[in-house]
Amino acid sequence: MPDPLILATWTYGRQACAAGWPHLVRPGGGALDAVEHACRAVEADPETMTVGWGGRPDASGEVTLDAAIMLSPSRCGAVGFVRGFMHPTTLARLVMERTPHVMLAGDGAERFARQQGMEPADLLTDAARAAWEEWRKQHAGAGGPGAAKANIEEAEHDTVGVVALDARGTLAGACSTSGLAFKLPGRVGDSPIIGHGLYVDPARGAAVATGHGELVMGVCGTFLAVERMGQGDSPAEAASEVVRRIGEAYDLKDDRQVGIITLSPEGAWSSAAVRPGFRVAVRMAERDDLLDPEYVLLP
Ligand code: SD4
Repeated sequence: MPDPLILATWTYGRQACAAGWPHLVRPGGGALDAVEHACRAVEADPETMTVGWGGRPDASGEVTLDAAIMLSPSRCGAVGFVRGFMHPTTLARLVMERTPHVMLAGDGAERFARQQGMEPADLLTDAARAAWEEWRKQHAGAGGPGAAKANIEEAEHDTVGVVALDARGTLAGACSTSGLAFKLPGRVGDSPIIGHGLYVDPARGAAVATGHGELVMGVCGTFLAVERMGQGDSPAEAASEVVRRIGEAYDLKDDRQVGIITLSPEGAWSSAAVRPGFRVAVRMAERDDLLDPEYVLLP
């Protein structure tokens, strides 16, 4: 029997792991409940300005959320461009469990949330609105808010990404984000797209990514990592290969960042990032840590 463990992105990954851990080890719980509850804890924290309630809005002032959850290639769910619901990870799980589809977006996803009895919520906090107003003021001379570019420079980006392994050997992953701050309305990043922000294959491993989604999307980052593990790479080799491939494909001279966590079906794990600053939280029966990634492309 493997030792249960849960891993999550960034400093608030500790909060995520703390919320997920009891679900990972309780009788009747497991990896799927753990990753969902880990994301929900961060989604419900208004102080976190990159996920769920309190997330920074897009260029038009609207908070739009993306999330995914996954057990295997045939059991995954995702939502994109969801407005007015605090828990897109739970909504993604409902897509997985109650529809024949993998992904719902926009109005349809919101209608589905209402049908499923999810409570609507106003996600724009005073702090997020103030940040948006400040951003608008600064961009007023540059064509106005609608002129935001897809490679917008505001580096307010952090996805909560979680992967877990339970005592039965089940792997699961989930991620949740409000995406890039002040993004062009309609922009959806890597997080809700299976194989980009999140991938889980019980025979090969799990990976979750965070950072500038466009960079992850260009190399199918998490699918690449899991595929490499399936070909025999260690989690460390697979994670570092993804950031190397991003380095090969993109000009990374500015502040572009990507972080990735990899987890094997046996419970070996690693992480890598394009540059320093990415952190990984790990929680096991006798371990509760926040670590730097094992490999950094541009130290
Ligand atoms: C995205 N990767 O939308 C996601 C969220 C993010 O750091 O910005 N994460 O690009």
